[in-house]
This record gives sequence, structure tokens and C-alpha cells, in this order.
Amino acid sequence: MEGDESWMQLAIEEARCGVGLTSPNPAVGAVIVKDGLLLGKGWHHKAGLPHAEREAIAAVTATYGVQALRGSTIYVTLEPCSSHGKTPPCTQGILDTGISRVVYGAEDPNPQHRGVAKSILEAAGVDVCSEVLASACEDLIRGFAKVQRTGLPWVILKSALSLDGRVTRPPGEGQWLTSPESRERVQRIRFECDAIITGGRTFRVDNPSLTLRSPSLPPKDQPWRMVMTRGKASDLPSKHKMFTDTFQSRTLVHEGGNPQDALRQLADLGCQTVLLEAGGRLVSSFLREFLVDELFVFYAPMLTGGPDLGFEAGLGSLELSDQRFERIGDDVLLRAKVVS
Ligand code: AOF
Ligand code: ZN
Repeated sequence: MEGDESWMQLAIEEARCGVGLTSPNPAVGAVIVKDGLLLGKGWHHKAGLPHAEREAIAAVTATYGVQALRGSTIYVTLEPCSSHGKTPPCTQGILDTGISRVVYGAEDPNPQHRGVAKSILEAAGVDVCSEVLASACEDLIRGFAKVQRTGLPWVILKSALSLDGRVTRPPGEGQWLTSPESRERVQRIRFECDAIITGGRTFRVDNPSLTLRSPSLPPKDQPWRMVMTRGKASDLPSKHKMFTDTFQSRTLVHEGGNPQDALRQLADLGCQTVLLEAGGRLVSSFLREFLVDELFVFYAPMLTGGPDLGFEAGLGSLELSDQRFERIGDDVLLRAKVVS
């Protein structure tokens, strides 16, 4: 129907408030509309708390009273649940209010609920419309869906490279390749993940903290931090930050270095999205087993001596400015001037 997509877009924006906060449950948003007017909206805050549909229903009830819901339409990014979990089923909640139309985006990958809501609601005379902005709604729950379908979390590989493909600056130039803005963005990426994996080598050499520490992000438990080592946990330096800081209880060591086992351990802890921030060797063991689902690669505007562009290692770094990016087909053209 006309307007369905823009109301769903608003529901997606609601759902985004919960991304990173809801594991092992999905991030879901809902809005309730009547006669072309927004009555209320809501999002799922945390596993065990009310679902988005109930949040939106509560918001409308608080402002206009329960009567206002009669004959309204609810837009929800995920197919409503239909049986009792940690909370009562939303299909029943919807029927109790007299909402007369339900529009949802993604199918619920949870086999307990998939495909059930439609028949319950339609049998009660509610008009149901599915798959509105389905791919954007599915994107919101890609971690949840991956765990439901495979038992393994969604894995994001994050890397920062110079334009000629090196992960470090020449010796003596400091540790950062990318800008403070990119590092702030990494904080946001970490916020949306439930765990961060790094390798024993990075742990030893960089002594990373792998924490969330941006004041501009909402409060949340620190993500799990997992060090994968082919050796023993007791061989890792015990004074390093991840073993001694305030969040040391969120540090795990996975011995043996098997990526599947490590991911399964994290899924068992309720993780649905995992960030891989590691060096080439560990990354390649994930890639080799097709365990990486998504990449975030930051390119810093400099040449640092990668082998293929011809700027020799050992000359320090060559900085670039006035970068312009053009998307050409599936390629990206970068133009930049050499800072002399
Ligand atoms: C959520 N939030 O907004 C929606 C969900 O254990 P429960 O009762 O919280 O049920 C969790 C399931 O409910 C979840 O796996 C998903 O299939 C469905 N929908 N879940 O946490 C929501 N709409
Ligand atoms: Zn529900």
C-alpha cells in the first residue's frame, strides 16, 4: 500500500537503536500508524525485555489510550513471534489490541516462529503484508540469522591498510595508519559486535585493549575479547592490558587456534556478531574456511612500501592529499596528490 515503505523505513530507524544491544536476540523496530498519522513507535532494548511490537503498543497506549489502537496498522521489521519465549507472543499482543493490519519486513529465521504469525493473524481477520523493505530488514538481523541458520556468528573482518596494502607504518612513524575519525568509526563497529577476536601475535606485540571507550556511544557491557593462540594461555604475557584491566572478566583465551571451535564457543555465549581484528596469519585461517561474512577495510592515504605499487619499503611513508573517489562499475578509482 502507498506509504508502506516509508513507514517501514521509520521502523528500521527504530530498530537501529538496538543494534549491538540485543544479542542473542535480534534488533527489531516497530511503528503504529492510523489514518496516515504516526501514533507511536518502539524498539527492542535487550533480550528478555519486551519485543518491539509491545514497546510500540505501550507507547501508543500511554499517549492516546488503548482504544486508539483499534483499526491501526503496525509496521515491524521482523515477522512477529507467535509462541511464548522469555516474553509472551506478539501475535497475541497484536490481536488483543484490535490492530487490523500488520506489515513486516524480514521473515523470522528462528524456526520456532517462521511462517506462523501470518496464519494466526489472518485467521483472526487481520490483514497481513510481508517482505516490505525485506533486504534492509534482513540486514539488521544478519548476525541473528547466521546463528539461527548455522550455529556460528556473523564474522566481520576489520582491517586498516595503506593504499599499497601494508598494515603498519614504517618504523619510527608511530602506530596509527588511519585518522582519529576512522578510529571513532571502529568504536561504532565494535559497539555493534558482541565479541572481538585477535591473535596471540597481535596480543603480544601490540598489547591491545580491544575495549569500547567512546563517550559518544550508549552504555553497554564490554564485548568479549578473545585471544586465539596456537600455544597455551599460560604462555601469553600475563601483565598485558586484557588480563589486568577492569574488564579482565571479559577476556577469553582460545587455545589451539581452530576458528570454527572459537566461533562456536562465542555463539554458545550468545554472540551473534564477531569482529576479527587480527594479523594476516589468523585472518587467513578464517578466510580459508570461508568463515568471514563481511569486510570493513580502512585505507589510509599513504604509501608505506607494499610490494606491488613500487614505492620502496625503507623510505618512510609517502603521504597523499586531496583524495577523490569515483565508483566505476564495481571498481573504485582513487585520485590523490602526492604531498611534497
Ligand atoms: C526479540 N525482539 O522485538 C522480536 C523478537 O525469548 P523471547 O520471548 O524474547 O523471544 C525471542 C524470539 O522472538 C526471537 O528469537 C525472535 O525469533 C522473536 N522476535 N525477538 O527479541 C523482538 N520481535
Ligand atoms: Zn515478539
